Amino acid sequence: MAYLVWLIALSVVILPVQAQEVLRFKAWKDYIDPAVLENFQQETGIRVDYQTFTTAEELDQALVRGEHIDVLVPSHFQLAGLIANKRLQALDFRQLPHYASVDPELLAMLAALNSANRYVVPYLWGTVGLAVNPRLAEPAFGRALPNSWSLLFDERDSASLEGCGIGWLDAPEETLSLWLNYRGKNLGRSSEGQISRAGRSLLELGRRTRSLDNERYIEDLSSGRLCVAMAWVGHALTAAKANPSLQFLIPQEGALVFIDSLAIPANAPHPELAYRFIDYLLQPENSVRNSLATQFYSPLSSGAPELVKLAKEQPMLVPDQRERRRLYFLEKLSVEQKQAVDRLWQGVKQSRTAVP
Ligand code: N2P
Repeated sequence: MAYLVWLIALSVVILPVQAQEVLRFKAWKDYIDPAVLENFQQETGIRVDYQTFTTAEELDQALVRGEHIDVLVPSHFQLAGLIANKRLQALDFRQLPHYASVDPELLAMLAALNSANRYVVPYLWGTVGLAVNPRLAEPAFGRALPNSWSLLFDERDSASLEGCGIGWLDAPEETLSLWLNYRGKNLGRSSEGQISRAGRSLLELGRRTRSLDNERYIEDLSSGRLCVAMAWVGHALTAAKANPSLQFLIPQEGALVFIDSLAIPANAPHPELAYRFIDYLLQPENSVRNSLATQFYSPLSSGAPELVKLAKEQPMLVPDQRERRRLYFLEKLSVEQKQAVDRLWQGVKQSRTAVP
């Protein structure tokens, strides 16, 4: 009897420690409000192991290595491949009561990508536009700056800005798409041959960049080391908070939209924890907090009271219909197109570092 009492007492001491469950969350760097993460842990007792990446490629590689992840955040253009390779679980939406608050327009965009809406839930979305510092760029340019991708993609324009610092993202699909769109073409409809030919002029332009990265450029924009850069909206707005002379532009040729989503890998060790976490992130107040912390857009439907309030307080964080019409959705690529893009991108990176 004494033994039994002792055993029970012992288990009371030990069990809570053993019961601490760990959820592995793999997402873009700085892609959640730390307070949201903390609150989830407090409320559920589930510890979140937040692992980060800064390029889409890094996530692909982690999956190829077979890393065990419970919730991951791919970009929409990665989804067709992930689904075809059976790397994601189809979601059971009954376990996501807050799914109802997600914007149907975003869901329709995902549905058009191999029915990706059955596998993912939008998490944050945004645009790829131009971050410009006119105080530095205008004197270098010698006249008013056009609201155009020509600043990066035209021979003459980029030559005049080279000295004050041009930045590109290390994002092959997005850069190629914008570059072809600027030239009146469409990446999704380009053959491998067309992609590699287009790449030749891209190599030249790429050599003029002072930065080709997805992280340090935020600081480089606010410190003035860059005067114009291709930028993800949240990064540009974050940099502009530190340096108010920075502007984020949607160029006249249009800008690109991406949707980053929450997904549960097929080999996730803890799908039940994953559902709890995903639903927590979908709660409107948490979604708004994540939008405020990252400066990317919340996927709530436009009618959601939390989003209406956010639009009043922070209009930059809620693009209206008129702005949304100037955006285009990054095309999905076939395996062959993706390979051509990746080859080209290796070339761009190599030619930047090669001694001229
Ligand atoms: C990094 C966010 C980058 C999103 N914080 C690009 N899809």
